[in-house]
Amino acid sequence: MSKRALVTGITGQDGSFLTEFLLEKGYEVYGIIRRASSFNTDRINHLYQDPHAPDTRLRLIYGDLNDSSSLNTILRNTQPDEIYNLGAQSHVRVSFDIPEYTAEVTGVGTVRILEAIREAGIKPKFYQASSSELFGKVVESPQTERTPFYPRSPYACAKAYAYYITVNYRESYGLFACNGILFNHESERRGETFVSRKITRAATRIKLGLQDKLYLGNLDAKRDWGYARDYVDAMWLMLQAEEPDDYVIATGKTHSIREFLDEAFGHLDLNWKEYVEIDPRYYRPTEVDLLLGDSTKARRVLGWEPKVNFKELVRLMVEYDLDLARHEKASRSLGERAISAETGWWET
Ligand code: NAP
Ligand code: G4F
Repeated sequence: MSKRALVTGITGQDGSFLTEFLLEKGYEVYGIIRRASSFNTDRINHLYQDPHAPDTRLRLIYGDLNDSSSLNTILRNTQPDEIYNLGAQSHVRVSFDIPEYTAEVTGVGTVRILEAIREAGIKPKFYQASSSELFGKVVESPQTERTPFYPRSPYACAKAYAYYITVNYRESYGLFACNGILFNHESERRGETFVSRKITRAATRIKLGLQDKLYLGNLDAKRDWGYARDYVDAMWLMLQAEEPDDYVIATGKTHSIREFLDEAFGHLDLNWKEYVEIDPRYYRPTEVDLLLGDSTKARRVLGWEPKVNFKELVRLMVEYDLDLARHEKASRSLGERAISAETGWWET
């Protein structure tokens, strides 16, 4: 019989890659989605062709990490073997604007799921999406599973609660619960307000004349950036290990925002200094200056390693966004031609 997984945050970057991965492994996947005023399932539509087909192995259920009763019902009804808790208000800058909401979803949401597990009387394996943001103002480099936390944002504080409550449920109730302390991971599906995708979207639109400027904040911060597809493998591997434990997942290389700009604009034969302007609105009240992870433990115990390096990551994002920009340009000029045709004026 196929295994059953429940994924929160299925509509996000990681949720979509993880779902692809699990379906390929033969899992039945249940995904929790939130009601929104417009559809937000773009990243998983290709996996969800016919929701009425009897053999469909992906099912979407309405629920919310802020709504215990929905979680209780979902867990009772789905009885999953594995739960991947990826749902979160995941934007660090935004967490300074909505700290209380972030604490509710990103922090307390985790204990709501853990309590729903107890309420349902089941013993699924549990994955918690912990973050390198926990290391914040880092006390040592590189950061390992033993590095003390120093959270620097409401988001990171909420993730700290989620981390410790996951450890606590493992120790108190013998739950197979793991924290994946994942460093930044990006992709062609990354949200467009995170710095990597903001840069690749803008650079490609600038290249095609669709945009003039790119406004950014702190260019000196350094991140250990990997490819999201590689990182979802690690989530699954953690739940297949003999013992539940916590793991750092990272590439072991760090790069500044400037280096990301060099690579992205350079790939398009552009000089970013001609287009980038600083907008202090994107500064954070407290910044995380440097992240650099040491994933020796994951390599040794799980056999995990990243496959895509920094250069390849930036290139694949730029190539994808260049295609998007070409489509945008083509549809704009089609639209312009249609308007011209209506008014009887045709410019070729
Ligand atoms: P993402 O693209 O922002 O996706 C977040 C997901 O959470 C979306 O599906 C979102 O649903 C869902 N969500 C938000 N509020 C919710 C709520 N109240 N109830 C249920 N679901 C809710 O994030 P990601 O990059 O895939 O990251 C996945 C997880 O890993 C997050 O927990 C993030 O904090 C953590 N993480 C990410 C990174 C990284 O570099 N990407 C690194 C470390 C940890 P909507 O589509 O409806 O908004
Ligand atoms: O791309 P970012 O917004 O990612 P950040 O803050 O590192 O958080 C991401 O990674 C975490 C893992 O460490 C996750 F837990 C979290 O959910 C999220 O996925 O910002 C990266 C850096 C920051 O130092 C920021 O100040 O880029 C700097 N930056 C400079 N200009 C900017 C901008 N960030 C954004 N989002 N937008 C800017 O215009």
